Amino acid sequence: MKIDQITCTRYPPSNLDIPVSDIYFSSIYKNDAHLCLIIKVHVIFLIFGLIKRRKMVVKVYGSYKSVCTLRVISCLIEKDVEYELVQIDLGAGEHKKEQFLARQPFGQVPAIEDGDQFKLFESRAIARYIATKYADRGPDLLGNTPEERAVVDQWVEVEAHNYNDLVFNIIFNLYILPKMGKRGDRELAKECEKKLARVLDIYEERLGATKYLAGETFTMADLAHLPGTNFLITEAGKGYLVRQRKNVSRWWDEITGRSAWKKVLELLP
Ligand SMILES: N[C@@H](CCC(=O)N[C@@H](CS)C(=O)NCC(=O)O)C(=O)O
Repeated sequence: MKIDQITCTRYPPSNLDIPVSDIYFSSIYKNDAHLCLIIKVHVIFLIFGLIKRRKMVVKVYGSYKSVCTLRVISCLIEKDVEYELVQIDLGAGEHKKEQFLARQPFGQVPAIEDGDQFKLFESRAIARYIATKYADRGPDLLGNTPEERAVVDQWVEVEAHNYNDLVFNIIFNLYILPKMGKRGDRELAKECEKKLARVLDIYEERLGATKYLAGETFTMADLAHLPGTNFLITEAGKGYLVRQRKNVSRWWDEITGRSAWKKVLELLP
């Protein structure tokens, strides 16, 4: 009777409008065949649940051609998290269509969907979310103490506000626009390069004191720089900005030598 009571409160599912009473259940459990059937149904539900969980990989809506998407992908690979890329065709303007705007109201990639419910956009917020959720695997990208975390955040903010726009303008005007058959603004690119050189001088000093931007270990601060700097070097031909600076150059070799980043490079079209 005790066993009946424990098991029966869970079955049948409460949304089926069947009166739950000890008499009802104990009569069912008196029959061994019924008990077997119920156990089988439980096992089937369990297996379906496990299959569903396994299939629930993180969906990334974006493009391997996009720096911001690659920031997220880099983090997923560092953390060994399974994902599925849902290709958004930027050339065809898919990111400005209603269906995508429902995921990312500013019409920019990337956006993610994790499980049935959770949706997020903004590449750095997504990367932080992944690093937090999967803190127990892969490298610690966020720091442990409040101080460590604050320093990681500080350099992620530097990347977002002092570095990224300059890099983007150089790539956009010297590579993306010409590739589309349009004239890039070379003057603007030049101006941005001058500003970027000053930012990199600050990096040079910092990286003379610490191995990585936020300290002695690789963190989100370094990861955030990978895709943009890669395009700056490979597509905009600005590798000398890195190579002219001893510490930046050493840092760049260090962070691009990581196996996760090498896997990202293999994904590039
Ligand atoms: N702050 C956003 C920026 C996203 C962003 O600029 N995405 C670019 C690709 S890297 C994009 O969608 N560009 C197309 C557009 O702005 O129309 C993030 O980090 O997710």
